[in-house]
Amino acid sequence: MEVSGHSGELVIVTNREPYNHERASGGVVCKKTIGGVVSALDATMQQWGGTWIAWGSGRADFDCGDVVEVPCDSPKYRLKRVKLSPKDKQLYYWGFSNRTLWPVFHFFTERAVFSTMYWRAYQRANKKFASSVEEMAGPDSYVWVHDYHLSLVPSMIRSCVERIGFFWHIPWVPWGTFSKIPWRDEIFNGLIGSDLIGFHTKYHVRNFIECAEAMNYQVDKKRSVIHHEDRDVRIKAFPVGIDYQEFASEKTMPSGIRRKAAGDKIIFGIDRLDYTKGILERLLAFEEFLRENPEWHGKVTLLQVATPSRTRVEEYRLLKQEVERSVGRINGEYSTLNWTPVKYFYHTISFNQLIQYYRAADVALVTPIMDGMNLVVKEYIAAKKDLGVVILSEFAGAAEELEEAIIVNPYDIHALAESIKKALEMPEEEKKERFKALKGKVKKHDINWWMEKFFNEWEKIYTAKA
Ligand code: GDG
Repeated sequence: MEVSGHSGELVIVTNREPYNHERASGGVVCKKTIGGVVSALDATMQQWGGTWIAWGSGRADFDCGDVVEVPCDSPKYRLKRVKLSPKDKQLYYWGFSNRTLWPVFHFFTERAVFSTMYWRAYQRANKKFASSVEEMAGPDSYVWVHDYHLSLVPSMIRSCVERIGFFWHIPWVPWGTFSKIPWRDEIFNGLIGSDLIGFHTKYHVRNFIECAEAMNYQVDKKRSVIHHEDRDVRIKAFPVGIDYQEFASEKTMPSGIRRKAAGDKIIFGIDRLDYTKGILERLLAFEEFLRENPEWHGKVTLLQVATPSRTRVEEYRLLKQEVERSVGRINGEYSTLNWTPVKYFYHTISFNQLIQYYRAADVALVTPIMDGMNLVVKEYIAAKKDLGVVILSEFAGAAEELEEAIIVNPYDIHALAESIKKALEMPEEEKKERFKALKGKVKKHDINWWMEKFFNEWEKIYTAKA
């Protein structure tokens, strides 16, 4: 097996599996799962092959053993599933990952739950992933561990694997926030078992280095290296891209969306229903925009898809209620017989539908309160055939690259409302200029560019040692 011209099999380790098996009335069905990390990595694995290790979360996942070939209809790589007990699932996944690490690393520390029970389950689960790596990886393997669910794995596998890379998909916070985690030493020590740690932005890299200094690690800031146990751990920003061709390709069916939406203009948002994604702020801004701009009544529709996510966590259930209340309030206030200002869907949509929505949308409204990168904004830019306008939160990692978007502070509802007006009324020439620049960037810095960049940096470490 060759990884982008390098010898050695690629072993990817993530919490979420790219495909799961579920029981349906006609038997077992194999489905692709939804999520940013999966979207990014599946394309690469299909191209390069190798092994993907992940939690087997589907009900029928273990019906045919713990190793399967995927994608199920045209296999390209192996998927090794890790079995977690219901208790581990509850405490490691719903607990420590989603109720401790996720809020802290998105600056929502007041929502974080610090529980020793969660922490112990997190350690146990990380150990299980580490054991699967030991079972599946060979001496030449490149083991690439992903995201906040698995921060302890690199140090756990260090004694049996030589090449370890890590990519952290969510923001990394400054020391003042990170230091609140009671198990910060163990988490940091787990991560620096890697040879290379990647983040989406330079800001996240700076924060990580700041934490290393605060924890008295030996740091070479110039080289962006942390020296640990006779090894150098390189820290670098690799802004993730998307599979541009997949989104830009012509193969999706044309839609009747333009006719279906009563408004002349469509503003589009799609996110997991998560408090970090700024869905509520977006609705409030749209409400203010309608209040301030009656001339737009009947002519603009906000199409918001909220994909169900982490439905067992209390905060997510409350958010769902709040979002639904806001949608109801806006539609109650402004709807007419022929116009519903907010079209809100609380379910997942197919890839084909997603592309159709992207293409139909005149404006993409992407307003996370905090986001590692945000793939939606890049997908919109790639999929849109004619000119589009992008409103983007300054707190999405993507804002570091996509400066030609209308950059907004999502906490500033008034500014957000004004940016909606600006987007809808933008002169064609300005639209063209901005969108051309955005498209160029998303096309150039796609998923293949990202992988190459990460792998070249990773490989350099071993070439320098040889
Ligand atoms: C994490 C970080 C970082 C969503 N609903 C549907 C659907 N999606 C797809 C989107 C996109 C993906 O899910 C969401 O990606 P994001 O980047 O917005 O967000 P997270 O899931 O939070 O991902 C994030 C990412 O990792 C990668 O590093 O960018 O910052 O939080 O691809 O299109 N796809 C379909 N139907 C849906 O209903 N087909």
